Amino acid sequence: MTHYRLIHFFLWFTLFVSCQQKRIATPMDLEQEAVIPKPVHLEATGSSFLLEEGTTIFYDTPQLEPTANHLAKALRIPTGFSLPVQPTTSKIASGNIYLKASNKDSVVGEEGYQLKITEDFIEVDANATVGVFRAIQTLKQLFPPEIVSSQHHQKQWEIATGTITDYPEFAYRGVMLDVARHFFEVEDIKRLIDLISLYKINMLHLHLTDDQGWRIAITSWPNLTAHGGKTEVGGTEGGFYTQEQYKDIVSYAQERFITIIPEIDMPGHTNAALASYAELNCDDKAPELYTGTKVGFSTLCTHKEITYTFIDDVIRELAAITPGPYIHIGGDESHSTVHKDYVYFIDSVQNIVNKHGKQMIGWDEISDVDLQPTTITQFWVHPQKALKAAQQKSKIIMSPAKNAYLDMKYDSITPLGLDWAGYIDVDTAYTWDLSSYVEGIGKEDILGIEAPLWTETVKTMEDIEYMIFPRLLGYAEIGWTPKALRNWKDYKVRLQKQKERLEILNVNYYPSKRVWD
Ligand code: TNX
Repeated sequence: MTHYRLIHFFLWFTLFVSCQQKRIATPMDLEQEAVIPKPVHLEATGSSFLLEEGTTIFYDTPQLEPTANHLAKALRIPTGFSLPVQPTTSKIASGNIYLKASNKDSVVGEEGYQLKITEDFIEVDANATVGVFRAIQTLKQLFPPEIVSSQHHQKQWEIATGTITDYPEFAYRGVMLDVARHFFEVEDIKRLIDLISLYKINMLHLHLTDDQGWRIAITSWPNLTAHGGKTEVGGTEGGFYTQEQYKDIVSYAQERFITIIPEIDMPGHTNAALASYAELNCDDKAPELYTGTKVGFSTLCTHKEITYTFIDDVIRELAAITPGPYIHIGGDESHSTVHKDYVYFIDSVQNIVNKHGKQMIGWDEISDVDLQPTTITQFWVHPQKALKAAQQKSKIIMSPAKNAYLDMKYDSITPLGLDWAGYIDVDTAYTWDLSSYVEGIGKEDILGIEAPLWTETVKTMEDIEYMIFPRLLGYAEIGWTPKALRNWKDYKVRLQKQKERLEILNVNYYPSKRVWD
């Protein structure tokens, strides 16, 4: 063989070997994947990408590093791959994941993203880190269900190729947990944060105080938790979060791009505070702690100066440990407060919240007050009051009890929950729309959706999960996906396929017959 022929042979031989190594991609259809919330635009290209040992996760700006690590950590457990994380180098090599927050795309906005999957690479492109984080949730839903497992699985980790351009319809997509009627430990809150973040929920409202308990330590008023945090509904032991624990929850949520919204409910729903400090009562007598479930019997004394000193201290301390823009002040069901006192009170509290640099949120009853344009109103049961708020240019969070209350029973035999607003099975939770719910309140008035879980009957994390799942997935989609792309039949099929993931995650969901028949 001549020298020339030898080289020739060698070249052909290497090409032959490398072709042998290149895998034949499995045909897969991105259109068939059951993503919730449904993405806005999706185009399938019919092939697949294979995640392997050797896949590297690259990121293009330093602020993406924690999110890149978050993804790597999540994928390493089930796949067993090492998945190193590195800043992007100029050379693009096959088989990798590229995260970019350098997109300047006006369509996808702050939270949106583009996801491009080819046989050779996965590329996430967003304007901000939050968009990359939301994209990762979509990406996880495209992999086999075991991708959410906390154990190693031997699998072909393939995903369908194509492109997704996705962004939310509404900026506010929230869940509320009442930790006052029953107290829940930090670990439970963290699990809840993990679970809701999978569906692109971005707000967690914590109902921190009520008649039955005060759950956040306030240094200047220590008896609020020392006494007022002792019990809960039914008389069992209560509990509270220290400010350190609260900060831990806040930063855990921040890492998952979820804003914590603390609520101090007032002037009603305040028995725990009134029981802890006699001077907050008009008659200077502290009532007993309350462990029942009635509402509307307590009120702060709206005429006393000490009341506003108290509120100023509470809001100041809370604002200092709350990086998010909002503080919720309740304002609901103040049946024991004279109406004109209620108006004076809410108006004063609105000033206090603003003074501490936060935007006030209140339940829909607050619209009897002159609302500042930054104040947000949460519609729950009074359409006329919500309308009155919108007419004052207050933005509205939609939480209609009949469709969005997570504490309503699914049907007559649901062992937990209440039924005053009706039964809410999974279809009832899904088949409604934010912008046409209250006449006169249109899309431009609405900040978004929130599904509240009140916990008079909910005592454990298993109970929380049973009431929240799977209804929450529907609320997440109502908030994210435009109305024109949503319909129950299509959603039901996608929800059916989520079952396996919920089971791998050990979520105690309600197996509704309307979905899994
Ligand atoms: C009404 S919703 C309440 C809560 C109860 C809930 C039970 C709202 C603003 N107030 O105090 O826990 O009903 O469904």
